[in-house]
Amino acid sequence: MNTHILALVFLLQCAFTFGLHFHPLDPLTPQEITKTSFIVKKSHLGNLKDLTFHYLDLEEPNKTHVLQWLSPNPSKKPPPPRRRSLVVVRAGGQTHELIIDLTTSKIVSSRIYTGHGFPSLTFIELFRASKLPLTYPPFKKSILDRALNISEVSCIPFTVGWYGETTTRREVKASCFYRDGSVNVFTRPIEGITVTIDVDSMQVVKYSDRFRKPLPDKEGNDFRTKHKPFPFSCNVSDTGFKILGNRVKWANWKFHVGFTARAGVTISTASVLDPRTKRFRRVMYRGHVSETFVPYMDPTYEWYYRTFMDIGEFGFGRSAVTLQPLIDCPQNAAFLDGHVAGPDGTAQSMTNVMCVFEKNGYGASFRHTEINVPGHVITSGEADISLVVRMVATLGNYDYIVDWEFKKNGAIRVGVDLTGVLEVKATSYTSNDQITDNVYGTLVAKNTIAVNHDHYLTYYLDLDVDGNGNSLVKAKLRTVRVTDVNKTSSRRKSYSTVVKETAKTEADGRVRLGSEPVELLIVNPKKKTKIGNTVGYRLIPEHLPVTSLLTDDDYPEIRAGYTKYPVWITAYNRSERWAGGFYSDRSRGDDGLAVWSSRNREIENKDIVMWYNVGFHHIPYQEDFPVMPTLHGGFTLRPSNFFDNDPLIG
Ligand SMILES: *[C@@H]1O[C@H](CO)[C@@H](O)[C@H](O)[C@H]1NC(C)=O
Ligand SMILES: *[C@@H]1O[C@H](CO)[C@@H](O)[C@H](O)[C@H]1NC(C)=O
Ligand SMILES: *[C@@H]1O[C@H](CO)[C@@H](O)[C@H](O)[C@H]1NC(C)=O
Ligand SMILES: *[C@@H]1O[C@H](CO)[C@@H](O)[C@H](O)[C@H]1NC(C)=O
Ligand SMILES: *[C@@H]1O[C@H](CO)[C@@H](O)[C@H](O)[C@H]1NC(C)=O
Ligand SMILES: [Cu+2]
Repeated sequence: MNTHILALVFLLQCAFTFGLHFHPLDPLTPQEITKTSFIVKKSHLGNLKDLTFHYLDLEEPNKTHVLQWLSPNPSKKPPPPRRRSLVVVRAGGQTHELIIDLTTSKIVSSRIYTGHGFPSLTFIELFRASKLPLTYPPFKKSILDRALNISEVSCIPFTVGWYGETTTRREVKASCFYRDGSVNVFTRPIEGITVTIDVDSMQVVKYSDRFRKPLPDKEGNDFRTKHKPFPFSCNVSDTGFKILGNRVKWANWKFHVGFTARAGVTISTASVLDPRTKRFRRVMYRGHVSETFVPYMDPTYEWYYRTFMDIGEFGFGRSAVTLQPLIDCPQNAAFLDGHVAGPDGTAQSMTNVMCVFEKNGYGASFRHTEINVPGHVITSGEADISLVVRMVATLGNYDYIVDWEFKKNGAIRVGVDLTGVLEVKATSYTSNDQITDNVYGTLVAKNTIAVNHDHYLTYYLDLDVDGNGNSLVKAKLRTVRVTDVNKTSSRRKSYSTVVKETAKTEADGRVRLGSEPVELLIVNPKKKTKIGNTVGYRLIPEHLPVTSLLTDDDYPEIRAGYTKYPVWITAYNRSERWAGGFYSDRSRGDDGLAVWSSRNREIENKDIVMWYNVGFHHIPYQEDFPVMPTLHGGFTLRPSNFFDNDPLIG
């Protein structure tokens, strides 16, 4: 058989086994999830107590292999990478990691994880923990003593972080709220009570009721709109995009959309069409939110532990919500489902958790009017239409709207909108002029303090600008004094110029932005434009960088040290994807981006990954109550000497 026929046979095999539009980074199908959990349940682990599935996703395939398989040259096409799943289960009080080969139905590896930290909590665990206080006698007494009706109490389990304990258990602390007929649960905390729950034994292990505060009013806390929403006015009538399986094609872009329980939306193998060569050129192998970190700034007993790492502790995909047509996504949107494994290993479908739509920016993507051609006024331009992939993750009180926007100019704009309900604490203050002590936040309503906090969304951006070998270039702007006035006949005393530095190692790849003018570029040092510039993409942050203000010796900071810099560049490593470490629940900072970067690997002309922190110091304001209008953050990756000219002109 010659190689062409061999390739054809493999192609047909793939079409047969996986469907015509198969892509090696496709998320596990419901069948594959079921098959995986079946194999695990049939193994020795099946006999252990309390077998629970905490993670069940595609094992990250070998990148070289994926790229070879996707290569347009059919004679070079190897068979597709093996479909393997990576599973983390808890059984018999231990954490087990397994890799299952879905072709051979074999367990390829199985080990007990003995390091620090735990896998994410399952929804059943969170649900059970939320019910536990309601039957716990001391809690019932506390509620009775406050003359409250326990049927109107909702408890919500929070992850607890790590504060130097030498041994840790899987624990949550429940905070309880008094609905009393209102739906905005988070605005009515029953302050002073903390219920510590051991999640493995599902028992209350510590209880404290230290003080009482008045309950904030329920009047004025409703987050439901009282008027009809404004009629939808976007009018992009025909959809210009195609979705084939998980592959999306639109205008000059093609990419793959995935969905996992941990990250939510993942964008893979994004390539942009070069108008000159009519070929697709690689831009990004993989992009997704890697971790979120939300430390609250109230150090008191009831609040100090609230330093959430939502992706690792709960999961963004698992917290994704069904999108509402005409509110979350416009009328021209296509909706996509996700599939995740439940705690028992069964496949669960999540309906309409992603949408794809053309967005009208209601502006020009470029324009020009030329009046200097005698006898003519020449005007050109094009409407700014882009393609958006969106999901919304609701983590308890907060909602994150996550957008990946592809633009015809070759840019990828990544955005996040924060909205939802603030985490508040009850106080006896009803007016700001009564406050004399530090309340760690803003009085946003009577008896209601919205506590100061930060948000960091850490993006994993495996850029492959026109190939794998990439470098970070810092284009620094420097002031130069004009000294040779006579020679240049200049009357200027100064100008600015660009000085480029190429980062050599990961230490150079940790970049603090904001202290000096600099543009960060990811370039392919081996690729030049026709006229000889090095091809690249540059990072354009939308806001001043926000980095953590916690001290280096503070426990939350030890766990989330990667929030000290807005930008990190690391050497690609298949297993380094989760900035806060894989086991972030109760982690101790010994895995994760900061640790990997400290190896100081070489990053010049290497396969590299950019990590970008979209951060917010959230000082609450009164308008953030009872529900917060969206607050936007994000960044753009924009072609910079990547094309030979403006790709909008072609
Ligand atoms: C990945 O696959 C390529 C070729 O398909 C192979 O050369 C390489 O050794 C593999 N890498 C790993 C880490 O398995
Ligand atoms: C407590 O709340 C429940 C449910 O809302 C209600 O049915 C019940 O009548 C209330 N009990 C009292 C004593 O008000
Ligand atoms: C949208 O455009 C179509 C076709 O141009 C038009 O018929 C329709 O009235 C428009 N709808 C709105 C809401 O503007
Ligand atoms: C420039 O030329 C002027 C007169 O031609 C002379 O006085 C002056 O010293 C020169 N300046 C420098 C910096 O060479
Ligand atoms: C890849 O990452 C893992 C986890 O950080 C590490 O154990 C391993 O040594 C790394 N491999 C290389 C080649 O750097
Ligand atoms: Cu906030």
